[in-house]
Amino acid sequence: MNLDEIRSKSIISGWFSDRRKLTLISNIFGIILITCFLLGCSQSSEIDPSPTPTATIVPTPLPLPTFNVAVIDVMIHDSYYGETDTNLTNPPVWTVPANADVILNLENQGNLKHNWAIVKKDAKIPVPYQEAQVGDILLYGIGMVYKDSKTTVTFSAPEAGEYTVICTVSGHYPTMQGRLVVK
Ligand SMILES: [Cu+2]
Repeated sequence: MNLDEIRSKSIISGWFSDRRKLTLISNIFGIILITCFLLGCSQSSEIDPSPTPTATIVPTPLPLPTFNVAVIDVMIHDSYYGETDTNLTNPPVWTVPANADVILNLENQGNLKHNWAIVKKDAKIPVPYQEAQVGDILLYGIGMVYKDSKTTVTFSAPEAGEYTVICTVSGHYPTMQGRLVVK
C-alpha cells in the first residue's frame, strides 16, 4: 500500500464517519422538531379564545347639571285666582325655592282680561287698585291674559320671603290676589 492509497482510505473512512455523525445529528434534530410540534399543538389547543382582561376600566361619572326650576299653574276666573272666589279671605299660596327659575302657566277661563303681578315686600297697595297705578309697587308683572287664552312666562324667584300677588286690572284687587312664598 503506497502513500496515496493510505491517504485515500483515511479520507474515505473519515467521510463515512462524518456521514454517521450527520445522520445522528439529523435524527436528533428530527426528534426535537417532532417533540416541539406535538408540544406546540397541545399547548395551542389550551389557549382561551376569549382571555379575561386583566384590568377593568371604570369610567368616571361626569357631574350632573343641577336644575332649580319651579312650576306654578294658575287658573284665572272673573275675578279671582283658583277655583273659588275667596282670594280676599283665603288667598291661594304658591311656594317656590329661592333662586329658582319659575315657569308660570296662566290660564284665563273668564270673560275679562287679567294678569298676575308680584308686589314688592312691605309695599302699601292702594284699595281699590287702579290700572294706571302700575309701576312703583310692583316687583314683577306680566302682560294681560285675555279671555279664553293661556300664557307661559318665566322669571327668577325674588329673595326669600312672602309676597302679595295681585291682578292689576282696575278694581280687581283686593278680591283678586294670592301669595308667593319664596324659601
Ligand atoms: Cu283680574
